[in-house]
Amino acid sequence: MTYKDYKRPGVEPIWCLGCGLHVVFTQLSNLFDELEMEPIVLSGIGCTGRTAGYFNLDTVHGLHGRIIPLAEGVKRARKDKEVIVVSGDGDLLSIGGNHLLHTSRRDINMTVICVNNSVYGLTGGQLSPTTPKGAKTKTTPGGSEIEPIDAQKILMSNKRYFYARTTPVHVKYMKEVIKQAIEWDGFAFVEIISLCLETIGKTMGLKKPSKMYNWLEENFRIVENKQVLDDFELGVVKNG
Ligand SMILES: Cc1ncc(C[n+]2csc(CCOP(=O)(O)OP(=O)(O)O)c2C)c(N)n1
Repeated sequence: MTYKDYKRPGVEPIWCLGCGLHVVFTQLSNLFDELEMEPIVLSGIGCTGRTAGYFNLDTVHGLHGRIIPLAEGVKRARKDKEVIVVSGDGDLLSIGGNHLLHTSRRDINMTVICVNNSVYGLTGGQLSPTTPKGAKTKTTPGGSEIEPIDAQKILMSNKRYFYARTTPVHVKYMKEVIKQAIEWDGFAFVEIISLCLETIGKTMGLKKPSKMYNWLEENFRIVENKQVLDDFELGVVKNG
């Protein structure tokens, strides 16, 4: 078996050329292969929500915002299996935010990977909870006037937590922190910052994939042993 065997045969990802989701999918396949694991993968809706369906594994595609409770149900029924959610910032932090609060508080043993592209990508680039203040989106043509959510702080409202932040350009690091999240005995959340090239990427002048990856590389840096990550810092914060 190789990492390629984790892709469902005959179903090709339709993500845009150069989208970070391709990197996330490949690195997850690599990691599953390395760890010789066959997890149950679940996704909600949106571009990121297509991820589960591309795996040749037991997968679930859920309704908008409801993937975390579905994953909790799956975990309760199949304690022998690793449960991994891959979904977008809109799905997990907007309509699904309530479930994130409570499932993380119950510390259910699962890994949630949030691909944060800073907008609602699939529907054309509307404001999402993680859109940076000032950013122009389809629904904020004059620039967003509100501060984005910091998912890290949601996790930190619990006594026990695991939160990691990475990008698709920090490829090795991404794999390393997802591995740590899978090995964490409890609820683990990994945020992968990867701008939507076709929407907010365009308005930020980063439409070409190479520009977006250069921007991620130039602006984000990996830090160690920090209790709270500042904006543009990548790392792991955990307690418990
Ligand atoms: C109940 C409901 N409301 C609205 C939608 C429309 N919808 C489809 S994808 C999406 C946004 C997804 O954004 P995000 O989770 O950030 O994923 P991305 O496409 O950016 O990866 C919305 C609002 C829906 N599918 N279901």
